[in-house]
Parts: sequence; structure tokens; C-alpha cells
Amino acid sequence: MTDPNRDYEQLAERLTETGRDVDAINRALSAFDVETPSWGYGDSGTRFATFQQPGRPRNVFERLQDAAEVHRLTGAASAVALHFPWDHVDDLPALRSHAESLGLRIGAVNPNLFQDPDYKLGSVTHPDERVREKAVEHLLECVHVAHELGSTAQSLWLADGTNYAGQDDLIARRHRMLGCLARVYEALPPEQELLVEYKLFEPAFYATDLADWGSALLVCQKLGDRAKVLIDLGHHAQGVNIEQIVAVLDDEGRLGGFHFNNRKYADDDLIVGSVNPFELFLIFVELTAPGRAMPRLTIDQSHNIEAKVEAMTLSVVNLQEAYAKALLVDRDELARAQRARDVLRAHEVLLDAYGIDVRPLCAKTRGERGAAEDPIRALREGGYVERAVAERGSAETVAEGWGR
Ligand code: LRH
Ligand code: MN
Repeated sequence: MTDPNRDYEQLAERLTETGRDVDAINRALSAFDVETPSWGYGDSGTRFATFQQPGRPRNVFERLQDAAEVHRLTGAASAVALHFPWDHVDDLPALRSHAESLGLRIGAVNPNLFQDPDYKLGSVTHPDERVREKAVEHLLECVHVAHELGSTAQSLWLADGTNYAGQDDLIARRHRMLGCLARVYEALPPEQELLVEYKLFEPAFYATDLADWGSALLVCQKLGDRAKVLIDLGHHAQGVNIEQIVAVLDDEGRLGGFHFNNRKYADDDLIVGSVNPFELFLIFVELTAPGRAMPRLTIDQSHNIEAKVEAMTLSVVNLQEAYAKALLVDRDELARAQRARDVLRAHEVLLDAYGIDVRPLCAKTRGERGAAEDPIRALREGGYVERAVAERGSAETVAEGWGR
């Protein structure tokens, strides 16, 4: 076991020698904060099966307890995104004070317009006005819930789409959607923004009404300034350059946030940075470019076979490290190489930063925030999971569905 302080001192010395402002990097790292998803702690699976894990949280209050453990370990997960009705409670003030008693705040509120049978052919795009009214009612209810919980964002993903060519008029669907979302946007209190999440396919397999960043951006521009695009890393066709989408949306002032996860094939919802850590680094290289503000950062994963609290903890650690590496990019040298049309020198500037082992830096920042220098080790030695199993039961069964 190496001495983390000596590792840090050696790294800080090397970074200072190469012209980096280590204090500024530490300040930025200690301000880094992400939202974890309540549904990432609950049951989740594939169409083939959902395997319940021993000690799984039985309600939103226990999901918040698990989120608080991830924040205790990493110091960088102080908010929890909620999903309704999966996290529905009658007493919203009690839920809010429970979160605050755990040192947490409520992040984005996610409506659910994809499980009710009425939404089989769409929700806000549905041909039947009665169904659209029902969808708008749910969205307005979520605006109220967010206000009660102190949340400042509606994070909207629409599963809406068609499965066969000719099934419905694609533009008529778009106009229905725009009409419904305009009413929801009008109802947003000043502290709330609307995040519009796109997805290429699934559950729709012919046309998805919000299939890509362009269709989401156009909708946001029609709605108003507080409507912005949310990028889920698993929602693109293979080969799409996500960091370029980040740069363009930021340049349009419409980069609202992220759903971080990782995928090898489709919307796999695996641990962020577990498949393509270089892509994650490049996304943070764009986010940390001079003059850019950090948008809302939310994790959106489902842990079908892996231990959920450890998976979420590792995800926050992977995000901290990707951000730290991006902060080490020598921006002056990058700009000089780009001006000089020195193609490979510019690329190598990024590789220089990516190749630095930033773990001592992240460990020190976490330690200074009262969190764990080695969160995974602290979790495994701390007994939190064992206590949860003892308290909540060790049943390992097959569940009927998501999010709960
Ligand atoms: C859709 C999605 C969306 C959530 C859901 C849990 O694939 O990414 O953000 O509502 O997963
Ligand atoms: Mn998502």
C-alpha cells in the first residue's frame, strides 16, 4: 500500500514543474458535485430478468440512505435525482427533510410517461387528446412536486415513438408534443428549468419523437430560454461524437445536463467510464474549456448484476478522475499547437493529461472534504452493505420491475 501523501506530494511537485496551478485544480476538484439517481439503487434489469439484491432499499427513504453513503464516501454526490411515481410519497415535506437530515438535496425531478398502458402509442404525442391531457397533468404534478422538494429542474425523457413506417403522422406527433410542452413550460416557476433528454431508439423501434440532439434543441428553442438539452451517454448511434455535441450545445447556450453511464452496444446503462474512459475524458475536456460553465451532472445507470452502492461509488470516483485529468490539459500549449496546425502535437497535449495518474489528487481532495481517500476500500471495510442486509432482509428474488 503506497503512502497517499507522498504520492500526492510527488504528483503536485511534477504538476507545478510543468506549469499547472495545483491549488486552483484542488479548488475546482473540491467543488465538483454530481447527482446520483434514486432508481440506480433500486431494482433494475433487462427484459429477460430483474434480479433483486440482498439489502436492496425498499422505499425512497432507504434509496436516499444509500445515496447518503455514496456522498459520505466520495464527498461529491450531494444531490439525488428522483423519478415519479417510483419515488412518490404523500408527505413531500417529510421526504425533503429526510433528505436534508442525510446531508442531501433533491436534484432533478424525472416524470414517467413510459409505463402507464395509456401511453402505449405515445404520451404528449398521442393522437387521443384525453391521453395527452393525462400526460400534461402528470408533468404539471411533477412541477409542483419539484417546487415542494426544492428541486430546480424537470428532467424529461419521452419514450414516445412508433414501431412501423406509416403507423402515425410524424409531424402531427411533433405538433402535439410542442403544444403540450408549451403548457408545461409556461407553468414552470422561475427557479425551475426544463431538461429535454433525447434517445435514438427503444422502446420505439421505427421513429422516436425526440431521437437526437437536433430534434431536442429545436424543441427547446421553441419553448424558451429555460429549456435545455440533456445528453444521456447511452442514447446515440454507434460512432457518434458526443463531446462534439457537448461543444455545440454549450455554444448555443442549451447544454442543460448529462445522464452519465457507459455502453458498448446500445443503452447498456453501465458504470460511467467502464467501457470508454477516454471518451469521458474528452467530454470533460470540452466542459472545462475556457469560459464554459459546468451544467448539471447526473448519473443514470442500472446495476443489474453488480453491487449497487459500490457501483454508484465507483461511478462518482470515475467522474472525479475524468474531471481531474481534464483540468490538467495544458490549454496554452494546446492553443499554440492548434494555431501552428501541429496536428499530432495538439493531440499529444490531450494524451499528456490523460496519461497522468490523478488518483492521489482525488484522494487528497476527498480526504480534505471529510470523505474517504479510497472510497471503495472504505465501503468494503465499513460494513454499510452488511448493515443494510441485516436491516432490510437478505431475500434474493426475481422482481417484477424497475425503479422500486
Ligand atoms: C431512458 C432513461 C431516462 C430515464 C430512464 C430510467 O432510457 O435514460 O433518463 O427516465 O432511463
Ligand atoms: Mn437517461
